[in-house]
Amino acid sequence: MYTITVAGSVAVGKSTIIQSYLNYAKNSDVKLIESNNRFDFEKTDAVLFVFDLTSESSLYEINQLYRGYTSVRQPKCLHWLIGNKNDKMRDIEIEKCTEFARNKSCVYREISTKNNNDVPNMIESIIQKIKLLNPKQLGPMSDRCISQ
Ligand SMILES: Nc1nc2c(ncn2[C@@H]2O[C@H](COP(=O)(O)OP(=O)(O)O)[C@@H](O)[C@H]2O)c(=O)[nH]1
Ligand SMILES: [Mg+2]
Repeated sequence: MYTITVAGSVAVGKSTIIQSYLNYAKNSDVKLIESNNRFDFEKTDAVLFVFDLTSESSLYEINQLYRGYTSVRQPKCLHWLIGNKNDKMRDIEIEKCTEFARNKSCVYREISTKNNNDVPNMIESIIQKIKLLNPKQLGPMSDRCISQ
C-alpha cells in the first residue's frame, strides 16, 4: 500500500481530487490522505502541493507547507506542484507557477477535477513513479535472494 498526501490551502480542491480518484479506482493499492501536517509528510511516498489557479494566495501558502515538508521528508519521497481548477479563468500567470515549481524542484501539472480524466491520469502517473522507486510488490529483499 502506497500513500499519497494531498496538501494545500483551504478550498483548493484537495477533497475533490481524492474523491475523484476513489470514484475511478475502487480497489487501488494507493491510499490518498488530505493533510497539511508535516508529521504526515514524514511517512508518505509522495506529496501533492495543490493550489487554486484562481487564487494567488493559495500558491504562496504552499511556501510554509513546503518548508515543513523539507524538514522531515524521506529521501525517496516524491513531490508535485498541482495547479487545480484550470477549467476557470486563471489568475496566476503560468510562468509564475512554473518558476515556483522550479524553485522547489517540483514537477508542475495543471488539472481540473471537472475533467474526468485529469485526476486518474495524474494519480496513475504518480503511482508509476513511486513504484519505480519503491518496488515493494517484489516482497521483502530476503525473499528475493537465491540461497547458495
Ligand atoms: N471549478 C472548479 N471547482 C473545483 C475544482 N475542484 C474543486 N472545486 C470546488 O472547489 C470547492 C472546494 O473543494 P474541496 O475539495 O472541498 O477543497 P479542499 O478544502 O481543498 O478539500 C468545492 O466547491 C469544489 O466543488 C475544479 O477543478 N474546478
Ligand atoms: Mg477538504
